[in-house]
Amino acid sequence: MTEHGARFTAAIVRPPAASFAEGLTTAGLGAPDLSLALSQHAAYVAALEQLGVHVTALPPDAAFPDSTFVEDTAVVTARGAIVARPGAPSRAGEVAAIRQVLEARLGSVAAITSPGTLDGGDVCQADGSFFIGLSHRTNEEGARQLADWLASVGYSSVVIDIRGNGALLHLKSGIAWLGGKDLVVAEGLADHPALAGYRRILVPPGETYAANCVRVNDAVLVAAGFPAATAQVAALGHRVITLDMSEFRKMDGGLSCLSVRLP
Ligand code: CIR
Repeated sequence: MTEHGARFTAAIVRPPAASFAEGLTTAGLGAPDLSLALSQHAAYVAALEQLGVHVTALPPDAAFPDSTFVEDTAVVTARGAIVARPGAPSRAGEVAAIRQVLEARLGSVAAITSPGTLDGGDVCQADGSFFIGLSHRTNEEGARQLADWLASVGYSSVVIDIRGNGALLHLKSGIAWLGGKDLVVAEGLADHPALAGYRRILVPPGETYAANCVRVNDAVLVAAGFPAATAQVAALGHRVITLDMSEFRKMDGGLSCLSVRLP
């Protein structure tokens, strides 16, 4: 496969810290169980490793309850990386540790700067082009800075405004690229003109959470407990690995946000 955005050799993760339950959430699903979250996280790491991905785990950091959601801190491509600038003030300090790891590996990395804000969860790569979500975390300036940086390394991008969609924290809460022209989408995004050239696999309304799935090498990781979405992805010929995400969902976290994946 020559596509960009679905083949990964490495990933950065960060297990949830003791303060995990103090993170931001709107889910209303109750407090997460830390030991269950840790075992779900370990299963996530094992799935990545099984798919040939070398996983670097940063130590948990209780100063940042949401720091297990590492995806929001950076955008990594085959042509370089850019450190994000999370829109939630409590998460701003999370980027430093990720930046260090990325710089050690890639040399230099770009960065979103003030007044721009950008969460990596708002960025969806589909081969050589990117969808950038304008959300309550990613502002217009952050989206513009990312688009400019992507253009400077030869990628195209299009902005999708999800600020009116109360069901989606981030763009990738409602969209995932599976390779080729296949996108898994949640209701409310399926008819967006930016997606017109794609085959859109619409998850049923009760299964929106599963739209945040991740193609990793020769498999697709899907949250456990969403039979229709799982069947839809499998019907496309993908090997599906289901992962229990219940404790991360309680903190508004999706499957993709537990890792920064590197080509
Ligand atoms: C937050 O509100 O920032 C975290 N509790 C959840 C972040 C989830 N990130 C993601 O889906 N990319």
